[in-house]
Amino acid sequence: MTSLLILNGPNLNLLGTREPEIYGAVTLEEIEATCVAYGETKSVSITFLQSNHEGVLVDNIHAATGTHAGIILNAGAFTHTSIALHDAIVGTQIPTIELHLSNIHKREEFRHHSYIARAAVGVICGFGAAGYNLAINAMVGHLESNN
Ligand code: CA2
Repeated sequence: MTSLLILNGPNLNLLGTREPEIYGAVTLEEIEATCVAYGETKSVSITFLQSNHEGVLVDNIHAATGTHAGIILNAGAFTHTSIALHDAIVGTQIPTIELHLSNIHKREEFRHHSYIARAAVGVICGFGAAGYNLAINAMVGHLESNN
């Protein structure tokens, strides 16, 4: 069965506790359950992880080689700072979709630039928690059209 890694970066463990006007009221655990259930309908298995540490995210991208066919990455604030995450995606060559809950282009200037986008197959942002299922669907379509 095709396996996808959904990787979440810093502070996303706080979802559902604060700033619901930006990020929604759903918790990361609820998003994970929705992704796993949606993955079943698409015959893909989902591994869902969150870390507040850049190096742990890099390690998980490396470890995905040979295990996961695609990565969906909400790198949180590291999106706007991390050349290391860019290099990990390029280095492993695993198709990666950049994902954000909020529309980063509608927000502060410092969120408009992404180091991830250059290395990504595509970017989904602004659809809240629904973006996770959109990204799963997009990745399944991408992998099918490239196999
Ligand atoms: O919109 C997204 O998904 C972001 O990746 C979320 C990051 C932000 O730095 C990016 O620019 C866009 C921040 C996640 C913080 O999540 C919180 C959730 C609840 C309370 C506080 C923070």
